[in-house]
Amino acid sequence: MNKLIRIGTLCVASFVTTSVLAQSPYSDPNNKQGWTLNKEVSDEFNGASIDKDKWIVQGENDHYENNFKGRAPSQFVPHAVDVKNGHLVITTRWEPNFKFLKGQHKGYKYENITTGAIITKQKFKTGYMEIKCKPADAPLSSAFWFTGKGGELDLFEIFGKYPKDKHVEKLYHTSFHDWGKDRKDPLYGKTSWDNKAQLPYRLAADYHVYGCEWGEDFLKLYIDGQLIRCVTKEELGDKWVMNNEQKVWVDNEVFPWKVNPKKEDITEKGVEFLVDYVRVWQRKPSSDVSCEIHENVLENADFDNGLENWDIEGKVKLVNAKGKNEAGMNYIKLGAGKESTISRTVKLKPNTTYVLSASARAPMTNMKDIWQNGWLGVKAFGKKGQQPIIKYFKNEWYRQSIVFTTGQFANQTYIYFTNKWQKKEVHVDYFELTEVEAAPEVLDGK
Ligand SMILES: [Ca+2]
Ligand SMILES: [Ca+2]
Repeated sequence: MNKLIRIGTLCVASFVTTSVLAQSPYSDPNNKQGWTLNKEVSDEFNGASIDKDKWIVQGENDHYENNFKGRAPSQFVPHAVDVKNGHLVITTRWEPNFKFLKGQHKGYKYENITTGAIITKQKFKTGYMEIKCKPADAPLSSAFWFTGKGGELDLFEIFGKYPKDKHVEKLYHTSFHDWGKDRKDPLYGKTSWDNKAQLPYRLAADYHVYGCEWGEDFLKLYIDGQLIRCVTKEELGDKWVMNNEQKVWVDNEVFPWKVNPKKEDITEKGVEFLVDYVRVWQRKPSSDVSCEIHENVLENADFDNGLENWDIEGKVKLVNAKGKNEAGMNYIKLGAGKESTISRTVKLKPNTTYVLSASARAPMTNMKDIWQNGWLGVKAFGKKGQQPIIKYFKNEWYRQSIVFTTGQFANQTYIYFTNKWQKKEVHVDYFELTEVEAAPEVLDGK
């Protein structure tokens, strides 16, 4: 008797949990912020086929939204889009006998690869956007993105496989593109801002929940309900592009100049981008729109106090930019010809997720055939075998991040920036190490 009652209670409890989750963002499961699901641009993909009242399927009836026919050599085709087992399935196939469109896209002709895209018919402005998905485990990009007048937000473009640099397979890459400029402007459509966060796992290996809150004047990025970055419109200035209504896009694209997939990578059967759901919530604009992230735990992270708090090895020099540099007063130069590293040991909490970031540049990279590298890394945080690093190669300052979780007995870690694998000149500045708040849990019975 007792046992039966308990089983009955369990069933009710799990039903409640499921329904709460379906109505609230993963990052706010008890819906403290008063979110309302916008059903016009959300889908559980639980039907028998794609809901054509809601979605435009790229290429159907020869219609291509924004005249985008696919990133050649791949072409968007309606038969790449399906709904089954409660999931949207976008399949990219090696299909050389398909009758491809004539013409070219960015110097490549359409051939061999068919792929798919869906776009919402309706637009929305500001809200919390979330997708639960497993990107295609192949050398192409599975993407969840938004575009409207003047701007584009790519919440992610994930390369399931990237043989040239396996770290890219762990990269949660978010970017803004500026379509508000004049067409003749070289910056038209280019990335105006981006966030590169390397996670501790290959993203195509499993399902994860990717989310972002697009506020009037801020953007917050989440992974599995955890806030890993927040930027404000004020901080970004004219790099901010999210001023107008947007449509939701879900697609697979190939980027042949980054990685050009072959028959054996794609196969005739195809590779699948699996999407459990797309949800967009909205709420009345809140006055509480600050970026409430934890403080940087690193003192003298910008080197205004010289090398105080830092350990150095090899040719490490403090450079005074005399205010002429976007890096502020001082930055660090690791000299060519010698293994050089700047590092420190930092106290932190066990069983806690952190984001480590730094801005860096490789001044002699020419962005054509000379690529010089620096690496940001973290190790000894109580997780056996984990020593994540992220590579820098551009000749202008940019920021990248590593997300890591400390082990249960960890109380410190070692962070560093180095040129040691190449011994070329690289510059670094603005280290940041911030604690990530644990994902909120659903309160039982509420
Ligand atoms: Ca579903
Ligand atoms: Ca500085």
